[in-house]
Amino acid sequence: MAGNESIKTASNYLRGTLIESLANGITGSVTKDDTQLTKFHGIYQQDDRDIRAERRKKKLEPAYSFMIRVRVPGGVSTPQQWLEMDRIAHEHANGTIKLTTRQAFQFHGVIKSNLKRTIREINDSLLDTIAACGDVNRNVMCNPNPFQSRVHAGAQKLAQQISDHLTPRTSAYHEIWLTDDEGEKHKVTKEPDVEPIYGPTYLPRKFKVVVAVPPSNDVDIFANCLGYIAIVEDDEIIGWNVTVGGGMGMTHGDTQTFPRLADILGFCTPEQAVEVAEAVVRVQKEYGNRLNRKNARLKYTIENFGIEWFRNAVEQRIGYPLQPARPYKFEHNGDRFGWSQDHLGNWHYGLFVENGRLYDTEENPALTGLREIAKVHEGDFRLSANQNLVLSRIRPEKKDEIQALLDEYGLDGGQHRTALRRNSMACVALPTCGLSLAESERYLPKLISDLDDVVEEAGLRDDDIVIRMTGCPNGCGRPYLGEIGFVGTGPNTYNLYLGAGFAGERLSKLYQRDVKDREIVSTLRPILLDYAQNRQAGEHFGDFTIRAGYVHATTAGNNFHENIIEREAVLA
Ligand code: SRM
Ligand code: SF4
Repeated sequence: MAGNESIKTASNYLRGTLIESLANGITGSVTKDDTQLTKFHGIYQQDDRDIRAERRKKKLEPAYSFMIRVRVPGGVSTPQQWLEMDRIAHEHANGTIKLTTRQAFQFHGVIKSNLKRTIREINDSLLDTIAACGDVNRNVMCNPNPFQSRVHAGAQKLAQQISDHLTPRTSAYHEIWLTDDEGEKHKVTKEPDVEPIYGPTYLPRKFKVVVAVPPSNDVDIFANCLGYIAIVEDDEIIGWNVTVGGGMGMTHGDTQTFPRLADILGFCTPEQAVEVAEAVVRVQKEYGNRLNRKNARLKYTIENFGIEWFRNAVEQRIGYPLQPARPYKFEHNGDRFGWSQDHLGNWHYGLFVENGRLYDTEENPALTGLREIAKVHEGDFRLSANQNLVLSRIRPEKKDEIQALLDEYGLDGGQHRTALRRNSMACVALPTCGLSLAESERYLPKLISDLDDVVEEAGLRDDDIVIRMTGCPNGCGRPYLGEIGFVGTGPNTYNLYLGAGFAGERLSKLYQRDVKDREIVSTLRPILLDYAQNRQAGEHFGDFTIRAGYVHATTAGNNFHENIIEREAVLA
């Protein structure tokens, strides 16, 4: 049994010794086992890696603080919730808000003594953090774009239903974070917890669900454990194609681990969708690998047992066969920026947020601007899965007022930037992420400024090319679905991947190992120029790099590590 399995088993439904850990004023950390349990409550212990060595020299403990992830099913939050997130970021965290690649809010830099108050205030705003992390179902995603089709409300509803259905039932969350000291004492005598779906050891590993409405695949459905593709007839959702077994994470040098795109399992009706989700979770709970966390995700269960076996296992649990999948077509996995109008006449504004990080500077007071907008906005703030934001459901008579505020605070859809930047995404990485091997969020903007010169030279300013970077191979920015993907291998060093599909339907392939940051522009320049000169009409960059022979196509996760054309890194 993996270490985490023992910790879960002994935790009494995720309690562990968290109450004692929080009360311990001698250290800014919680115990080692509790660091695993806080994840189920949406909290990660971290330390500032920029000053780790310096503190070690001074014999000080690391500068511990906590990251808190706030679940936002489908990414939909209200202006009041936005104002609360903004206040919490300033009062208890580091003054920034991170919009994540799964449509959640993240706060960084919350110290232990502020944790409980922060979680309580998040819950007061009717958002929560339970199951934002941990071996359970995470934030359920949904296309955030109601302008995209009339059926969007039905998709959002399913995302919410699945999120509610798969939320852990343990009262530990309430007990630890939301009750006063009196309540905590009283809790001990209450009824024992029951987890009707998960049981006491929860899932073998994290689990991710998504709902998508074609033609937009802006949620990267195939990177998720379980997905639902809306099948629409006469403006009505008649059912869902169910996808299973996607995931990005892998480990450098370990070919037993690999990113994998989900398979289509079949079609279900709207009434069946939630029970199908439960059945998929139950099969993974029983058959997922609990001995090796590196092979524990649903993608490996399906890879090992086969999709036919998996379909049978799900059908046995739901008690009826799934129907054959219906035709569908995705066209892109990027966001739409600027103004769009929906069928009701309401307006939506897609706002570009570079790498999802929002903060105020003198030249660019982004959070202040959004605060002023939240004070007058009557619709939603929708977080996109590409770390951007949609100001949604703006009545026509309000549009000018919102536009004036966007202008005043320099907020926009990135129209004056290159399409390369608008299609960029980077994970957090340094200094907070304990797993990062290289910079990502702090470096990609600069790299794109350098690449912009090439893009301008090649006449590709307005060409959508999806570029993504992560600080390690875990894949939080879904780099293997970027037409250009960088994955950190060490300080200032990245593996470069090419050849992913523009609609998120094909994984990329390793083009060059261990490229130093200073070599990246010279490595990509000839390929971008070649693309500009020799592409076919409508051909996307990822497709071109395969046709032109830069990389072979990856046709399935299990051949991601094969057919690599080895190239030596060009030393500058
Ligand atoms: Fe992630 C672990 C950040 C989306 C795959 N991820 C982490 C941790 C918590 C590091 C850790 O375990 O100590 C990172 C915290 C960094 C920090 O300082 O904030 C982290 N992941 C993120 C976020 C914030 C990246 C971002 O810049 O937006 C995303 C938060 C999503 C959310 O709101 O729930 C985030 N992570 C993803 C995605 C993308 C997605 O879900 O669409 C993936 C790839 C898809 C997948 O799950 O396969 C992803 N994160 C991982 C993995 C690798 C899992 C695996 O199967 O191997 C880890 C490491 C792990 O679980 O052991 C990880
Ligand atoms: Fe951290 Fe790696 Fe995820 Fe980036 S991809 S946030 S470096 S775990």
